[in-house]
Amino acid sequence: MTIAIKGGTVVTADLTYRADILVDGGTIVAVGPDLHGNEVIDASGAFVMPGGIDPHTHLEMPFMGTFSSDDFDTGSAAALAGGTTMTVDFVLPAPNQGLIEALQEWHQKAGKARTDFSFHMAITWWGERVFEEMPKVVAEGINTFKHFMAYKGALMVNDDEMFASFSRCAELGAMPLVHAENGDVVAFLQQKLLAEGNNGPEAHGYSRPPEVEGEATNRAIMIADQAGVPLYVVHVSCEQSHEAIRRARAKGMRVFGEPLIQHLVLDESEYFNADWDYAARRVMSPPFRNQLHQDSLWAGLQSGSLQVVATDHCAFTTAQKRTGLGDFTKIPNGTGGLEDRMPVLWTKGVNTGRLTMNEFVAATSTNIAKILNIYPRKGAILPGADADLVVWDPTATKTIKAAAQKSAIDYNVFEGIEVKGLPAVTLSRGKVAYRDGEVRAETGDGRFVERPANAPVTKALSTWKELTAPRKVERSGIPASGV
Ligand code: DUC
Ligand code: ZN
Ligand code: ZN
Ligand code: ZN
Repeated sequence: MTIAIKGGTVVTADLTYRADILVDGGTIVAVGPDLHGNEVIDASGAFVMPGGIDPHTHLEMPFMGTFSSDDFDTGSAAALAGGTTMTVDFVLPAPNQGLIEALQEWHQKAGKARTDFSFHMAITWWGERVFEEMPKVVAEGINTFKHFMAYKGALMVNDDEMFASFSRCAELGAMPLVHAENGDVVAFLQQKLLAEGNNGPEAHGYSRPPEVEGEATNRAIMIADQAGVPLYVVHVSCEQSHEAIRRARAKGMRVFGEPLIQHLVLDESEYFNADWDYAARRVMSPPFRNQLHQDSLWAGLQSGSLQVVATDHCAFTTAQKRTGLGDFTKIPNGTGGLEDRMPVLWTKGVNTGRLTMNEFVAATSTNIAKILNIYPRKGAILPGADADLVVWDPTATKTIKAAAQKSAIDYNVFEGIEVKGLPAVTLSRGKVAYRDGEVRAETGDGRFVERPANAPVTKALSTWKELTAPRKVERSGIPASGV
């Protein structure tokens, strides 16, 4: 069964041109004028783009005494409704749990996925067993390892552990990811704020100022440089962190930065809403910032110093958020965004002239596929690529409303935002997975996408190490003491 997507304008990370696309058996087989298939999707007036990839989600994640409320079923339905055809979630081993055992648990959860998916492996503790299992994880098709520099006493790893793990990544051709916030400083500020009687959601922002993020980003970059490995910084929310990434890149280091759609469009004023629930629903880490930081993130996407836009989709209901009544440190951290990432980025980015359509495709799909080493199977409109496509109607409008969303939670942080530009049809490996408001892909249709390792990293300036290696000095004698 072939499908011809006819009459549309193909938009990729590089090119915009009129062409039909022919799909057969899950892959793209031809792109060009006047193609015919058994079935036709009329794309006239629409843009046809690679399906979105969200490199950062937490579906059914055990966290802060509960589980995030979107699982792989509702999360992937939300993804498809928003034009996203692949998600990358984080495997979080429990303390002392083996990596492969944890991976099997995540494969179980992801059995419900309607979209294709992949995983990052989190290094939540360090020891010989973790060291020994890292190559096995890579052999299982996972080439990225995540490190939390925050969440002291829970997920946080220390600098020595990070350096050891980053070095192991370098040997394996894998890439470390970091949640960059100084967890020691955050823990100190949280206790100080509580002691001073600041227990509401607005204190969340004060406990995680941009400096804790900038410091941790710098530290992770320097550790990655010493380990000789590239680095991917998740949820870059502020100028301080962006600045560190810019500087590293200018020096020739391979450092990537990922802003979230939430940080691009929502600001810190959200935490000062008089309604506790309203403010608590927006508690995530890092917190929302002010407009100067937002402008910095947009500039990064424009100049290329930041490459991708994600969601960190980690959805908690209002009832779950209320565990933090009277103590903001107990509000489960996280917000949703899977359904809204692409329409909101299009509306606030493309429609305003901040991003070109090609930059939009790069940030939502192609750059992610390249960085995560699945390009051009994903993120491309080329013969041989998976037919993960979105037929995008730039004239379609809606007002975002929780009542109409696919996510399982009872609110939406983008509530009331008017978007213009929405998916009309989303295809996942050649099948219509979403059309006219209805998710058609079924639970379990998603497949695991293996992401092979890169070549093990050796620094371009390999003599630098020799130049800076500690030198032993031969001495003929040691001076007598007391001289
Ligand atoms: N930040 C969140 O807001 N939620 C999940 C984990 C994280 O780092
Ligand atoms: Zn014809
Ligand atoms: Zn994080
Ligand atoms: Zn996250």
